[in-house]
Amino acid sequence: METNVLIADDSAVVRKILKDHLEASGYHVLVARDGQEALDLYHRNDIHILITDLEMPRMDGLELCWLIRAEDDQHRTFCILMTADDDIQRRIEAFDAGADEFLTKPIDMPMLRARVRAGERITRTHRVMAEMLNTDYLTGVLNRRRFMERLEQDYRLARDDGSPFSIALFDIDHFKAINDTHGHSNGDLALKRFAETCAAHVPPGGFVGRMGGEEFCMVLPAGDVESAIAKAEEVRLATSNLMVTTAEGVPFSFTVSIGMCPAQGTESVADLLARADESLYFAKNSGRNRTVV
Ligand code: GH3
Ligand code: MG
Ligand code: MG
Ligand code: MG
Ligand code: MG
Repeated sequence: METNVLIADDSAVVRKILKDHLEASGYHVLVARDGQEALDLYHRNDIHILITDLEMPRMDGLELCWLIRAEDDQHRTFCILMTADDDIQRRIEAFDAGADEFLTKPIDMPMLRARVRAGERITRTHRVMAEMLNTDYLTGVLNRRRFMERLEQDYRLARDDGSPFSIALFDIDHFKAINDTHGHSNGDLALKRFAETCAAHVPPGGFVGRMGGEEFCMVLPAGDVESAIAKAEEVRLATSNLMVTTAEGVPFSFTVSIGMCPAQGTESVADLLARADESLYFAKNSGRNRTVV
């Protein structure tokens, strides 16, 4: 995986020297002339390491660090601020603004490379930890903790600007029988294949999480209720067409029941989940392998 380095400096000479130098060391480098341009690039790219000048027009390096740190709650970006040698007070401010390191101008190139390598180690570790914190180990979809966090966030945004928002709760039918017939590890295999099926059908802006056991939830934003139902139905049909082969070479298939809840815009996340769960209960009781809204 390539490491993306963003350099922000209002001096064209500094930008060029640092860029050429880091590119020669194998980094993918983006450059910005001021803090605002850097922030825009940060929003459009996955930046591992930011190296920013202090004094810049439009937005200075302190404000840039401060804004990135406020957004980057999992510390995916390592921030290096460039300061003058004697500027102790500014260095203190830089750390308080969220900078992780500083580099003294004029930049010593071996020191620059060493700082960037140290930053790489730290950002990689943070990213691995964030991955473990956010994803379900077996299936790779969001775990319940992260799913609920995103659900709260995205539903609040949708509610604020009145855009449609639906959730679909999935529960695999007679899953216990799969475990009983084919063994627990083949049950795990079915869970993985089902999660892949969900992920393949998740709409733009949507996401899927494992709520626990053989229960998954998908967020279907933006489109109207009919298109959300159509999406859920796609997952249901794709699941019923899925053929899983056990480690022993025995093929089996399964179905899923779905309870949906299109948001009215007034209820809480807990209400949405409770209503989806009620619909799921009806789907189970009316014969399974169906979607109930
Ligand atoms: P229904 O159609 O009513 O949903 O029936 P069901 O058998 O799917 O539902 P039930 O809740 O009775 O059984 C769920 C089973 O899922 C029980 C549990 O042992 C199994 N299970 C939960 N987590 C895992 C897992 O991570 N791996 C495997 N293989 N099985 C799991
Ligand atoms: Mg400057
Ligand atoms: Mg269940
Ligand atoms: Mg059950
Ligand atoms: Mg079940």
